[in-house]
Amino acid sequence: MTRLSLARLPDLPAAVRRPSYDPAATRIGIVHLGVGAFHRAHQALYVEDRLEAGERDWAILGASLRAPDTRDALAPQDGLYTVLVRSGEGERAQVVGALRTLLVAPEDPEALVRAMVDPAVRIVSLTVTEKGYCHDPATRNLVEDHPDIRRDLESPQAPVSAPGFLVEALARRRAAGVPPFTVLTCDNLPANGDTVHRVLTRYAALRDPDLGAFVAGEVACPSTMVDRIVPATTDADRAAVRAALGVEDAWPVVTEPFTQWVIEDRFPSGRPRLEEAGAQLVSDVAPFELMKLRLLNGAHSTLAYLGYLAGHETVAEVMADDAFARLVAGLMDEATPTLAVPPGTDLAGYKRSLLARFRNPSLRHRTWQIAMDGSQKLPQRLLGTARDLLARGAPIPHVALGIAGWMRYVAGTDERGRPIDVRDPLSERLRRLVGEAGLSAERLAPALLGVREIFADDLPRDPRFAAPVTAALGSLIARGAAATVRAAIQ
Ligand code: CS2
Repeated sequence: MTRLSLARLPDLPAAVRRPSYDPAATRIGIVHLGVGAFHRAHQALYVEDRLEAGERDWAILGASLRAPDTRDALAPQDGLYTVLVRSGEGERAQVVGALRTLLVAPEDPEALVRAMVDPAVRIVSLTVTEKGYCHDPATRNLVEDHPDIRRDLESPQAPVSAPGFLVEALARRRAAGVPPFTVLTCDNLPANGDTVHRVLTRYAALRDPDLGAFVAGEVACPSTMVDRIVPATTDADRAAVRAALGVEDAWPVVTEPFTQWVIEDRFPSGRPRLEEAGAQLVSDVAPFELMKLRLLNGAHSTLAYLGYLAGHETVAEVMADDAFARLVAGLMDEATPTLAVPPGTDLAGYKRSLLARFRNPSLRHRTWQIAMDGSQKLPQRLLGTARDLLARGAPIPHVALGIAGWMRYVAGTDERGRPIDVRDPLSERLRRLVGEAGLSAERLAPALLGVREIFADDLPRDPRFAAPVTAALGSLIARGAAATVRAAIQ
């Protein structure tokens, strides 16, 4: 079948939205690291809106830091891809032109660094997942003995890590008298701008103290809150896109109608007028970010672990079981006193909309996908909530059950004894701890609580934390997730 390309745009069915501008007549102004499904269904669409509106200097060069698959799929399509938006009621397709060039960093790191040094590039944005920042989730400090960081410090001109690429490009710009780009992180990290700024400053200082001072003082890293549910694309999605387009798109993305982007407005080198595209440019992202990480992502991870254990494949399936839906509603209520509600937000409405989004039956968002990289996610999704609740003297029953769900999940076998494919940067260590402790809450809970990168020093020592987590894990082991959830909502 014919492949999607610039030449095929005029032949697409009328219902399919497509660029009204000439993608070939744009200029790269943004380099994006980590050009996965989320970026293509989120930031790229805001940029697409601005390209449509005539801001032609902001096209995107997308780079993959690991695999060539996105470039391999999109290069024959002139960078074009489809976003299929699915609600319970129907779907609409849009072909996006914002992604003009694709690079694969490991194939040619120099090409990526050179692209980032181009003075026309004024923003480098990132979606490299939590683990891509090479930081310690508990302290938010750079992991200085991370294998990628050690490698990059040895050969900084040909980096492999995101911090390595950013700092090498910033150093070359500085040497050439080109002002730094703004570093725009779009990952679900706590205080994400500040976190990436700390990581970059420390890495730069390890290269050269002077470079460290430059990054600390001159490089802007605004914080963001990003939100859109974008499950991994399946073959069935590709078939649906083929049916909608009448041509083949090897790399479409499928997402929900909802989208939100809150951005700290600090772009010394300029930015597209993203507010015209629906983004919220604010002076303080923190309340938005806390609300989203603790309510949406905290609930998501809890649904993922407990739902997977109970045998559910997707979030919508878990939500169709009323006990689980009530449990996450309870979790959101439990977390609410720890939030500073963002100005103009109807928190009750926000929580209701999250539950409705989780229920969207037309998205197949796998519990296994969300369960990935728990060690990097728990601190900002559940542990901060627990800390704040304990500081107020409040109990943590729902949060404790979410955390225990993670522990039971990383124990590595499901409730029918089948192995779980646990993906996590700490998976080897977790496997060893699980192997030593066995499936006993009294041994496994303290063993896992001893992982400082996740739980730090304070939580394991606090019996108001350790006791409910251990008890919940005991129930998960003895009775299973479904019965434990039912008991928890009584
Ligand atoms: C999910 C997020 O995979 C996960 O961990 O919780 O990707 C979530 O779908 C997004 O943050 C929604 O904005």
